[in-house]
Amino acid sequence: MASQVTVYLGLGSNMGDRAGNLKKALELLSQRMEVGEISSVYETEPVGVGEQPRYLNMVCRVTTGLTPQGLLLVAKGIEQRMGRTGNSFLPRPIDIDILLYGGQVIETPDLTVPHPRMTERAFVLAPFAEIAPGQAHPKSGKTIKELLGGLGEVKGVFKVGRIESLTKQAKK
Ligand code: PH2
Ligand code: MG
Ligand code: MG
Repeated sequence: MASQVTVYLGLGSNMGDRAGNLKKALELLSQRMEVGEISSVYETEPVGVGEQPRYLNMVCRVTTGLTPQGLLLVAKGIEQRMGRTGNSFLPRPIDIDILLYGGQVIETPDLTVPHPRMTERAFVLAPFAEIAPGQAHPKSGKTIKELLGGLGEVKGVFKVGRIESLTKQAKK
């Protein structure tokens, strides 16, 4: 078996059937890698993109033998397959961000890991702290719980439940 890396992904949807989109993305991811623990789903105020619908956000742990670039391609493929058009300032059915890839620091033109804005985003850190509070952030050396605490009062981030229950009766 190729060596396996523990990766944390951030998922977000603010278009269409948001919970259904998160569930679909998890299903598509699990066809290509082992999806481990997943956080609750949070409804969150959009950050840095002007007036937009609220997001549903969550974080999951996956284990994969894919390289960072391979994983990025898989994530982009799922985004496109689910109807994403490209511009990150517009609402989208799904956004899949690589938050951490093992303990690696990666700086290439198309991929920066740790995700460059995760340390300031409660919509990432709150779900992340739920599944991995003691996980170290390789650039700051702080844990996820410490980073979340460092934000002070968390605003605009509301836990709404588990993906299974949010999507249970949704199928028609
Ligand atoms: N993603 C962004 C920009 N702003 N705001 C929230 N609440 N959730 C997101 O996932 C999000 C955002 C760019 O990827
Ligand atoms: Mg994003
Ligand atoms: Mg993205």
